[in-house]
Amino acid sequence: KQQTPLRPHLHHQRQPGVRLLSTAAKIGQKHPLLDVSEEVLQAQQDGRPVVALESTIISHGMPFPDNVETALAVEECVRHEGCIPATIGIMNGRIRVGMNEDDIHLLANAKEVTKASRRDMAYVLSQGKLGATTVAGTMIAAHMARIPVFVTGGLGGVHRDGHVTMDVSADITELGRTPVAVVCSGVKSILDIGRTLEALETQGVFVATIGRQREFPAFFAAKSAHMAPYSLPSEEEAAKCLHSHLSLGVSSGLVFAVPVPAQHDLGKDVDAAIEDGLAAAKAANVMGKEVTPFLLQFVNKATQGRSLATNIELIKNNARTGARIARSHAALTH
Ligand code: PSU
Ligand code: MN
Repeated sequence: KQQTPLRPHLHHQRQPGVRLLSTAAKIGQKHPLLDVSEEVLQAQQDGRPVVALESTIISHGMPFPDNVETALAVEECVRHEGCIPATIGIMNGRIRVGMNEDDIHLLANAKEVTKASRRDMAYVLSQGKLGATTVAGTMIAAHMARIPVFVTGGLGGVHRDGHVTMDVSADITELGRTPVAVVCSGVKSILDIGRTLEALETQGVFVATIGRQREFPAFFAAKSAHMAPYSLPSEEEAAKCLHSHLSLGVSSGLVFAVPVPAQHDLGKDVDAAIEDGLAAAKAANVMGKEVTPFLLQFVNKATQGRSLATNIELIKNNARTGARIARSHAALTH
């Protein structure tokens, strides 16, 4: 006698491939809070690779006009590698995936832009405010829009003394629950890099450097004295790993760490500025979501723009690497 499953929808969900498809159909471009650009939709329909980009870096990570110029230059790097960029932010009550040049200018210049991480998104959306998504916020949006590769400069992490203050970026827990690959230059030494790697391990996040070096990068510096658990020799290998990870169906994300190119490596030159910045933040009683933007601004000023120049170069380099990963990944899945 033929057996009919009692709850056919649940039965369905047990097959990972089917679940991925039906989830995508439900929450993809048709989600009422998602506003995906025509160009991104078209690329996805054609099976061409898309790369997600964050916007907190534009509103809170860099001064004007470097922020606009960098955001546009990074998009250009992605295009140059044959991918479509999707810069993500929140405006008019919806998450925009694939912001245009006007949107980017708006976010870069507006007086009031909310730094939007997981906990902030519903508020920004319901209030119709302008929001710049952090790594965590951008991961959520990228996942909703079915974009598996996301490029940024640096990840948030465990702040120094974070084991006491409990200031641990929501980026870390997001990486534990959202299956998106984040291509970045590790975390800045404004953070506790060792504890950040421990926290990522606890969250079940796959972490690997791309290239010959296994030492985890420290954003402005190529080296941090902390080892990444893995290193992958090429973008192709990273794409294969991403493909296996997504096929597994686990909820956690991945970090692909790309050291800053040697000619822009600041080594220990920023360490003093960071120490001063941490002391200044403490003295000014800076707390919560203000800490990271405060430190970034302080270090930029204290190094007379040297750190900013390096910041810009490393993001462009990450964009090229991330786009090559996205391209290889698309070739594996289409
Ligand atoms: N690291 C950088 N530049 C940045 C950020 C991090 O080198 O602009 C931004 C990212 O958007 C990241 C956020 O997600 O800061 C982390 O903030 P917090 O530490 O408050 O979670
Ligand atoms: Mn924090």
